[in-house]
Amino acid sequence: MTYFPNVGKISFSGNSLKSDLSFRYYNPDEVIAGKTMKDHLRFSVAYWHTFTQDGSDPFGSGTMIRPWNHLKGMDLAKARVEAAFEFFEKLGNPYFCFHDRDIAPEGDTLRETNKNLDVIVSMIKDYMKTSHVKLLWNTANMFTNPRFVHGAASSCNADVFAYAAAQVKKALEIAKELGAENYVFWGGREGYESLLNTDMKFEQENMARFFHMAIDYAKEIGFEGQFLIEPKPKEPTKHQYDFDAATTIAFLKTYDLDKDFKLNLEANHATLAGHTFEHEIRVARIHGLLGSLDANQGDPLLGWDTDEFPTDLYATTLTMYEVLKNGGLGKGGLNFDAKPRRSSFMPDDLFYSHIAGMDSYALGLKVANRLIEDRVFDDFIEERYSSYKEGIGAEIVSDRSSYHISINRCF
Ligand code: XUL
Ligand code: CO
Repeated sequence: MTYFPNVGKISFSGNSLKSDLSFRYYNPDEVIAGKTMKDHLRFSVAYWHTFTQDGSDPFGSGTMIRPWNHLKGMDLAKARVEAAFEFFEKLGNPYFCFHDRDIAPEGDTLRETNKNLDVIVSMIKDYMKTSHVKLLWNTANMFTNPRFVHGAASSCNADVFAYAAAQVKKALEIAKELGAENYVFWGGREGYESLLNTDMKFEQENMARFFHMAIDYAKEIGFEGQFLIEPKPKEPTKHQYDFDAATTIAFLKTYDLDKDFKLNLEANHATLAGHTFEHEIRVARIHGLLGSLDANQGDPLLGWDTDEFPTDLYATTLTMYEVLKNGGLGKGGLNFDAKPRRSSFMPDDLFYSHIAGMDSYALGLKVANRLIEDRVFDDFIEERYSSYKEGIGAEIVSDRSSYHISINRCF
């Protein structure tokens, strides 16, 4: 059975562009600044957008034509795994990511849900043995089920906190089982609708307790992946506690979590927070907390998370500039948290859109590397602050002992 019969292995054809289904810029083996493009970019396919979403929006039902649409329950979940690994083999992405609820349906009880997960996880594990694809990260969906109406770790209901903890416990076991390089928390409903009914401090303390429990459990089972928090300012909550990089870093430092967590930053979340993607990455980078990236883009004219494939070359260039300045993403990668538009409903559109995103980032990497090699920004930034290299400037930035001298000379 093949799910994508019209598509063969996608390869690099450069400017000769033999077919639309090939890469113009992404050449996985090409070496840039001492590393292959594949290792710089560490592309990942998001299971939820690629194999699970149906194209529905708040005003209309699903549009996506998929070869697995006629299936239900566990049969559907199994078909999606088969399709996913065919897709990965053809696209050549080195990583993928998923939420627990993307890969297997919920049962009537947590035990049944976990049994469903076990079946699919062992199927994924088998596929991974013969595939080049690795798990960049997994996460627990603690926002879809109605039980999370008031949040998960920040819920006003202790039973919900406990349920969410059980869900993360299982998700960490899956991360360990599949060798995930990271584990992500995105707190879509960890926020508030009204301050008038909310104990903000208590809710944030509970989130911190929850994260510490996860760290302890990871140690107990020997999971060594990097923990990541993914900031987003709003949607679905009107205010999400992990608003942006700076807010999340303050939270991590306040609750003694900054040694165990880094940030997974998403372009469309940055713009929703009123920042550029490169701003968010810079903030994380200067704090040594840049973990991974959800590579997508928003629509500047819309106020919600459209999760488009990244095609803005200025943005991909400045993103890769920050990544190169960071010395790479470590265990992180570039995960396409992005979906084809509702009107691009054919299965092959999944390939076209990933190719567009991969090529945009490959070109961004090349241009960013040139900007660094040619010291386009470095030289003038150095020049701009040169008054701190000598005289009063050098005294101001030197150690505390000369601080008083400087103060006296300033005033
Ligand atoms: C939602 C979002 C999530 C996270 C994982 O806006 O970005 O898909 O990436 O839960
Ligand atoms: Co995301």
